[in-house]
Amino acid sequence: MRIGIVCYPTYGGSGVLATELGKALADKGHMVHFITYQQPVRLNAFHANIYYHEVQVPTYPLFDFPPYESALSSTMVDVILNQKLDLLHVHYAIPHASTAYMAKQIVSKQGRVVPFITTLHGTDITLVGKDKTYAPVVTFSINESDAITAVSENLRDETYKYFQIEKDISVIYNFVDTQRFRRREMPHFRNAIAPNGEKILLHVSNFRKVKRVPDVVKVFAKVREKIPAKLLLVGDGPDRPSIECLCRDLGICEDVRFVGKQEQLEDVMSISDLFLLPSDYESFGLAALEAMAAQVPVISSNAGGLPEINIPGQTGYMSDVGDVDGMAANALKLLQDDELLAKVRKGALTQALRFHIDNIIPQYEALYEQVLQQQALQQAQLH
Ligand code: GMT
Repeated sequence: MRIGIVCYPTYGGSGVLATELGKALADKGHMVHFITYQQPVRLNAFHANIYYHEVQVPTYPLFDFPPYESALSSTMVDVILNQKLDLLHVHYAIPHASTAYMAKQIVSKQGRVVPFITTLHGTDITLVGKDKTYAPVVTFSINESDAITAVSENLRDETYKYFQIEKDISVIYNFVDTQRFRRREMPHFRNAIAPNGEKILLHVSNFRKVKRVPDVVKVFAKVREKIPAKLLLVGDGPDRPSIECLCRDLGICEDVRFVGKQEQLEDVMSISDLFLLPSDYESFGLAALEAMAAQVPVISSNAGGLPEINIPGQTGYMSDVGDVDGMAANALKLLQDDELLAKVRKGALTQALRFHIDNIIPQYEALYEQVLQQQALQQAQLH
């Protein structure tokens, strides 16, 4: 198949998932065309079946807001027509689903029928999409999609709850390449971070409010009161300055390391003992799944889709949002009991294997086939 993938190219779960999906589809022989305004972060090596089309957004003195959506639709049209795409798969509803709808309408005037599939990732529904500034467009473009997927049951249910959706939403879970994220012994790296054998706690995110990074720091401070420990904070974002202040206030700066946006996440995960994810909401929590693949147990909130991946006592533990004491107690329970830690590490890997990339990619391929068959049938009925 010739597949166009549209996503946010920046450091964030939806872009990561879309890029890994495109790479996996290319490995299986499909021709994959990424259409984004910047090279996606995980699209970092040459692949014979992968093409990248950058969206150029010309400026003009009249534009206070350069019309990105128009530029994206026009690029989609160009790629559909010139690369003979069979379908578009857009990730994140805003504005990708509505621009795909526009592109579909434009090419249909030229006799080309190209279906589009929309994958909902989370904040496009639960935070941004619900905003009444966007809601009518989100509802319309989801309903106009030829197929809709959500990355968890919780996100599917939230979408039905907040929008008038007239179509089926299929749940296709996020996935992980367990080979890439397998745990490897890296004594030099571990030693550099924790030279005196301290436990290493890890958090990865875009440091937005929804991630509750201050809770990460507070949980860590409580753990550190009881055992020697280090905290690795991977990523960056708007809350970073206030998080640094909090570390100073708590007097724990020498044990907290901000390591910025890391591409080699698998290395950081390989040396970690616990992954912390206390978010207000997670549709899925892809970074937690990647941690599990590296045998890192997860201490998380029980928000959104997290209970669909984090199984208490098997892969880690969950607490209510904001329950810093509960999270710290769970972290200590694991870190102070080697036998339990070893058991939960194994359980985390077993859980990650359920979301193995090879189990999930065929679900997307089957959906593509189904959409193309439906479209062929509709065309036949028309003629
Ligand atoms: O978590 C973020 O802020 C980034 C966001 C995104 O859209 O890039 O992530 C969402 O999609 C990921 C991939 O499907 C999910 O694993 C995350 O849970 C989800 N984030 C939220 O729901 C807050």
